[in-house]
Amino acid sequence: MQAALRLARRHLGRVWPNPSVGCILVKDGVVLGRGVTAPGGRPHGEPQALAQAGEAARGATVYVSLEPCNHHGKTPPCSEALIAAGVARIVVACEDPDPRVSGGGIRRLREAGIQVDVGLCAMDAMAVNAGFFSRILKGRPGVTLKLATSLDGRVATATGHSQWITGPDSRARGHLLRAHHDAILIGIGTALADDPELTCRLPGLAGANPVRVVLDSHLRLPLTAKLVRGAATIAPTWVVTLTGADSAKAAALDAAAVRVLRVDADKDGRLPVQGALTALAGQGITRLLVEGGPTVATAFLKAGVVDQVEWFRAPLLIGGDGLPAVGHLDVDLLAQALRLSPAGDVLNSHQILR
Ligand code: AOF
Ligand code: ZN
Repeated sequence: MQAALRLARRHLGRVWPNPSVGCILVKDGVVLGRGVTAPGGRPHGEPQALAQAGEAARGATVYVSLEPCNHHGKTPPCSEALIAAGVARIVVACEDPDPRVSGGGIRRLREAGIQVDVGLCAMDAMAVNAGFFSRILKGRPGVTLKLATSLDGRVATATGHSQWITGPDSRARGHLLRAHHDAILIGIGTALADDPELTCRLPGLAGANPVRVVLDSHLRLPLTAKLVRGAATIAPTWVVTLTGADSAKAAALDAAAVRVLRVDADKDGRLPVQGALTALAGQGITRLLVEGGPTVATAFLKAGVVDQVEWFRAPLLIGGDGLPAVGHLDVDLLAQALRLSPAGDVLNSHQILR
């Protein structure tokens, strides 16, 4: 199952709106087939593993990192393919929360006389597809906040000088994070100040570009921005704006292949983080990397929607007049502070405790 999960991890960021599912077929101690949800979300993992095994699948044991689907979606149900192949036993890491599946796949397989065991490495499997679980169960993508700061938590000097605080290794890891997310989000402030490309430029992963999302309440993103000019060719660019934003500008962005998503303002007339996330989940985004400046980071932390923090700290001190990575969180008592715990196998990963 751990091998199936490793397969699944490889395609994170490339299979939305679907989960990344790894599948391994074994008989007599020999691996007969391996499959993982293909980029774009289809075909699913199981039929690919079955195809590799061919006739030898009969009597095999299947390890699959998510409950096999049982619905006629854009592909036939994996449950039927497994039954037709005559496998003897299926080990499932965890149930699929999608209401079209949700236990139905396991039931169908058992009805067909196959032994189905559920729960092996369940926590790991839920962590791998945490973004998909979040989209289905909470109606928002899983959110990773990336911060790159000095040791004293600053992202720029008082004069605004910020390039570069972290070194090439951290920046390479930042690009890997991009490849493993479905979409990357910044605020309009960062878009105007940096005119970034937000692509993955790692050797071997060039082109594994997430959707680029700009939070832009009043559609200030210039048509000349790199994010707009590359929208049709380099990677999709989406802008989340307010319902009432200028429709002529929206049409111009649309003509430049930028997708404009409209969200109702909150009571203060601002673009609500929750609304933006609901809109992104509605488009199928399961894993969102937030890379904006302090305004966006603070808004997401305050909204309580950050699941994971990737904090790159460079060994330099900028001092108290530098720009802090995180703005006011309205914490008066330490009991109100956000608490994090180490997550994963790298030092900079933290999970927000709730
Ligand atoms: C599997 N194996 O590899 C994946 C599954 O739109 P469709 O037809 O592709 O169905 C998408 C749903 O299938 C998705 O929401 C999730 O419930 C399940 N994903 N299932 O058996 C896979 N990726
Ligand atoms: Zn399936």
